[in-house]
Amino acid sequence: MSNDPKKDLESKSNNQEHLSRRNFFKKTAQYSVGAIAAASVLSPVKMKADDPAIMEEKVWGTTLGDPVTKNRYGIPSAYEHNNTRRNMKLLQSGNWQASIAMCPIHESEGIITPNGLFFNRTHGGVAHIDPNEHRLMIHGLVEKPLVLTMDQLKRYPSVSRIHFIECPANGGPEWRGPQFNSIQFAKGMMSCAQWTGVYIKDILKDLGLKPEARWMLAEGMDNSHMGRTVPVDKVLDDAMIVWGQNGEALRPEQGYPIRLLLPGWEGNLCVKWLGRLEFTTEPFYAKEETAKYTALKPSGKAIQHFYPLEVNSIITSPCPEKPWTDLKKGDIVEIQGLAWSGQGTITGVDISFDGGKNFVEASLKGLVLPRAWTRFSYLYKYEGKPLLLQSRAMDDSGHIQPSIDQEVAAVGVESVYHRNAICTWEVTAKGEVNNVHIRS
Ligand SMILES: Nc1nc2c(c(=O)[nH]1)N[C@H]1C(S)=C(S)[C@@H](COP(=O)(O)O)O[C@H]1N2
Ligand SMILES: [Mo]
Repeated sequence: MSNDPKKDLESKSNNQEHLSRRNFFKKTAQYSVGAIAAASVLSPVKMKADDPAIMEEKVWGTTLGDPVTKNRYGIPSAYEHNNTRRNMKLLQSGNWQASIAMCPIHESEGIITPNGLFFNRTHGGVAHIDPNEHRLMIHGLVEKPLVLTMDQLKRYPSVSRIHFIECPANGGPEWRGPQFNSIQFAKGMMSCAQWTGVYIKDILKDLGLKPEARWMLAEGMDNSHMGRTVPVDKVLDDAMIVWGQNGEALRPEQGYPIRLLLPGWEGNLCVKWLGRLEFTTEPFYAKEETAKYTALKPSGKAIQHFYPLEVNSIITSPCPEKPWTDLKKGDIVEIQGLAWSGQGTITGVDISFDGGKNFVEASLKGLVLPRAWTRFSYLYKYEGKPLLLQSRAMDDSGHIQPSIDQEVAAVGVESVYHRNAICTWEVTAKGEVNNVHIRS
């Protein structure tokens, strides 16, 4: 700094001039392209000094933008129009309303699904409940049965927890072989959010649970009046009634104003539009055939009580929707994916390039939380060769993701639910990505 403020200003504006885009080319022209690329994940790109995307002022830089209040509730950029939930006839049960909208998990960043993209499964369409007319009844084997307004419920001290919700039918159509050349349709029946609500065990401190209570029936107030029974052990462990989803009220699709959340357990048990909890000695499905899912084994016997979702993972980049067709030999590319387990916390993810013969260790990225999506990453030097890409996750309950052979040997191919076998992406020499099954 000199003593002359005018001179300081001049040299400051000179510095800014040096940093301008035009000058960038004058300055960088002397470096060889290879030298820049050596430390970069991009292969050498020849930049043209007359590239209009660099040199020209665009309309957004020369005209006044929207007023700040144009979207009182913000919406994504119009250029992100492809990032949507998707629905398909094959995955439709009954009618158009009672259906499944798959989450674009390949577009997901980090581990939180934006509320507008959260996967959605309903048996009777999305209900739009007036919270002022909604009540939660808690009764059965409790000392003090209770009916709560939403305001009264929210007076309980709240907690916020990040957990995934996955429909146990996620990947279910693919027990016998690949059905969709798409990650969104093959694995999009899940999402992950930060949920805010109250632990049911905290409410039960007030109400007094009777010792003979073994099960809790939860009933939704939507058209399907979906009912599910949950063992009391899970209720007293970490079951929550939630009203918050990623910092705002639950979306109608997720059960506004309240839903049951059973961290890590089958999504169908997380009853939305929750109106009633009843504590009983017997499970509800004794009366109702459809009130739970079972897994049919090759022996003809069915697994009746299996609620937590097993350790699982999927590579989200590359994937059929995000191929490697624009990579060049020698490019460094980040392989990314999501791992999750309803039985604990992810402890590691391995990646195979040869269909499961050899594995290398990926690194876990960002938050690693129990019963939450966990992002994994591996930096790979692209060679333009065909690959059979796999990811294999393990968790702190000691479980490791099985191969298809191992899973089929245990439960056969007649199942619809709980499919957690290792997935394979075939990467062709051109960098296209296909969903394939590897069997021995
Ligand atoms: N009341 C009610 N709760 C429900 C359902 C429903 O149709 N009605 N669908 C269940 C199923 S099968 C799943 S997988 C999850 C889906 O939750 P989401 O739509 O928030 O993703 O909600 C569950 N809770
Ligand atoms: Mo589901």
